[in-house]
Amino acid sequence: MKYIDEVRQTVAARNADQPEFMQAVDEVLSTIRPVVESNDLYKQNAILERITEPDRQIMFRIPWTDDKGNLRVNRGYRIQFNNAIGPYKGGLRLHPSVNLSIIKFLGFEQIFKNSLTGLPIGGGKGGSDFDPKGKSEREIRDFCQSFMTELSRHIGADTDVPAGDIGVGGREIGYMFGQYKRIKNIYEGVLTGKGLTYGGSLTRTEATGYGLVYIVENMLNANGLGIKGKTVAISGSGNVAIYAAQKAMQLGAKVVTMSDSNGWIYDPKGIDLDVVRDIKEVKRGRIKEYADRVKSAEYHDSGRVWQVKCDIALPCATQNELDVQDAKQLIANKVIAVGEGANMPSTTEAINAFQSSDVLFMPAKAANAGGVAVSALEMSQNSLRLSWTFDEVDERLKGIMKGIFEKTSDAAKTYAKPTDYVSGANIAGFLKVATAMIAQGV
Ligand code: NDP
Ligand code: 2IT
Repeated sequence: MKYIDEVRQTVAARNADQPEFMQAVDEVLSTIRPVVESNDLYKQNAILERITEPDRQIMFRIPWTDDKGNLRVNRGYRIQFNNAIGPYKGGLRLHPSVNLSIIKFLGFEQIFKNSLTGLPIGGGKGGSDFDPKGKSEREIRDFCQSFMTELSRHIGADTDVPAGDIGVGGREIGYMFGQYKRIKNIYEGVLTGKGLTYGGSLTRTEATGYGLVYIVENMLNANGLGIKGKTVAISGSGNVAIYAAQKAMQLGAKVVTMSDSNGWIYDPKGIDLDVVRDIKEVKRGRIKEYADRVKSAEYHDSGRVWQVKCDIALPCATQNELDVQDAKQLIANKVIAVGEGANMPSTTEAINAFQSSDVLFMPAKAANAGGVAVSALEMSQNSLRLSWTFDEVDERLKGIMKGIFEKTSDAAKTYAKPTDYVSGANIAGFLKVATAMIAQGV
């Protein structure tokens, strides 16, 4: 049996109860074969065994009190996956679905994504099964403080630097930063996505969505196409979705859909983003309210945004939100490009369908790397004790996304097919980390 297949078997046996993690591992292992099989060093150094097993996984109890005075307990996670090229770096997710499999898939993907940015950051991820929906400000603060009370033992500006993800934005990062400072008495860039008055970077809020649209534009241009005048379907209405929509509109596209976990809106005139931002960023409400406020819009509480005809699809909600049926519908409607804003939003079968129909497909590790890239720029600014302007960070972000596109596309051309960006991103991300691991010994 070949080395890759042996490792795959061992990893599957050891993680039989972790479907999301295995989905992410299978995708990487199935695409890096050309490089792994052309160099014995990977096997001699057990690189695949080591890259698929986290350096450490921390699980802990988070006690907090609700507004009725009841003591509640959630489970917290921080997976420090790989620090070959820099301190562990990756977001924190607060969502009731969070479990070890989900945090491990996210931490594993983060290794390759962070490598692609070209910046010195390793891979990690954390979170909790706490559900922030419907909680009061006080409950959120109490939870965040309790979460950080334990997490603070394991992180640090040169060790592990968490940030936001689903359910964690500026408010939660602020409470966690405050608690870290109280416990440690150190003012350092231990979290990114901080507020602008205490070490946050301009453009971090926008970075993931903007970066997604920048790389999709790079991909379209490289294939003789453009973004101007195109119709875009977006899922989600959180941080990534909102700023992907904003940048797509700024570049002359029309965004016609957005969604949340209850349903989705279709506005054939083009989404009014001020209304969405008021509902989501100010009122923390449901996307349904958009259709109450904007006459041209329809609200649907069943089905998915992918049934709407579009040229470009940007899944920006969560994992496995776009399956093979959705992919077939999009292909039938003549979609030309898909860019993954969320992490692993397309199922394996959906990706295969896009690739075999010649739809340009930019995978999450490359497509949503703009967020963590600007997080790394926030770390640089914190170390330098200065702040760059919005335009300065935005220009760097554009350059980083162009660099990611070029690395991904070059690796695809060398090892797979010119537009196989899935293989390209995995191979380019892997090579840098594996080379560093070999150089550093076991
Ligand atoms: P937010 O919490 O800001 O928004 C998440 C959005 O997705 C909400 O509209 C939410 O709806 C929807 N959603 C979440 N879970 C589900 C679900 N199970 N089913 C249907 N809809 C769901 O998170 P972000 O925008 O930050 O994150 C979105 C995706 O982007 C995630 O996959 C995340 O890992 C990824 N990502 C985020 C980065 C960042 O910088 N924030 C960087 C790179 C990737 P509802 O409000 O109803 O839950
Ligand atoms: O998935 C991701 O890349 C993030 N949630 C952002 C991580 C970060 O450290 O900014």
